[in-house]
Amino acid sequence: MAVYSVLFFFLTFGITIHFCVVTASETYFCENVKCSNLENQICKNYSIWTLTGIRKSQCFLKCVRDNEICQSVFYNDESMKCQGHSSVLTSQDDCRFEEGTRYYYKCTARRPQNCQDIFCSGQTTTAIYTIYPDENTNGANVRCDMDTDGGGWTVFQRRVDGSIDFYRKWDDYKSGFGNTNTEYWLGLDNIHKLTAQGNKTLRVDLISPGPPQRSAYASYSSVTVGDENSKYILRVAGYSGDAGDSMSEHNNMFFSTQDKDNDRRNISCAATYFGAWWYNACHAANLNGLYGSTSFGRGMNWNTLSGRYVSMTFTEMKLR
Ligand SMILES: [Ca+2]
Repeated sequence: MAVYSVLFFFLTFGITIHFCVVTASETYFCENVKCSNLENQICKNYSIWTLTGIRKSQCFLKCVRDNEICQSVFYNDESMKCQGHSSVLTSQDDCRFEEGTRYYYKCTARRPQNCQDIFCSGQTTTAIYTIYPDENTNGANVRCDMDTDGGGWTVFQRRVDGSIDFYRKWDDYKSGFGNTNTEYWLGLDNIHKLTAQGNKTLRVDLISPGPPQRSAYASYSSVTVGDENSKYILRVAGYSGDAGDSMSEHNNMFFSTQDKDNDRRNISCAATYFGAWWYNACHAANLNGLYGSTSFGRGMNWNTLSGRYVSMTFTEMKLR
């Protein structure tokens, strides 16, 4: 009974992830892997081979090289037991509990597109990693937040200490700038490519200075940023969180910088408020504004949390 309860939990709340195996010359990623789904279960039917005492990467490679025959593997971290299956199992009927076992689908070769890929490759420490947002992109270094709400977040905007100047022009916002270890903007072209991968959630983590200092977040279950021809138009929906919804005012807006006014007001919002954003007329959020500024609208404001005279001391904007 307990086993089925656990199984029901994983079947119900399992999330889709990718898994990779890295050897000297190859990187493999699983497609449509169920992360956590069937975790701690091992399925006996459809087993085509069992090996013990091999590493996880060897287990995966054997399955990959079996091509059509091997459709999924189980790997038990503790006993180092690897089991190949001729089917992707979805029914609990074939499964029983076994400590330390993990379940994955078949792998195909490709590079990590985002931090979710990297998380599911087993690299679960928050750090700087290289991602490849699309097939034609050179690698981009990003900070991967592997701790917040399950991890796997690709951070595209980060401000922590005011060390980087964010009052910059279009080309900088297009290509990105800053230092991934401290403060940076990934760049609109890569942000566009990340959201073009499909089904992305936007999360904004904030610290308002107070007193009392307060951490808050806003999450949007749907987000896309268009390409440069669209002026990087933002589409965002599905708010949840405790910071309040300050992004919906920017839904369907174009990106504007001090040298490109695409906003909906007769002044330049970017030049007036010393930022770069999907300005409307003008803003409820200005997270690329001046670090620490308490002038109206010029700081890193999140209006629904603390108005337009308070500048956040910490921001991270991230996609998963
Ligand atoms: Ca304007």
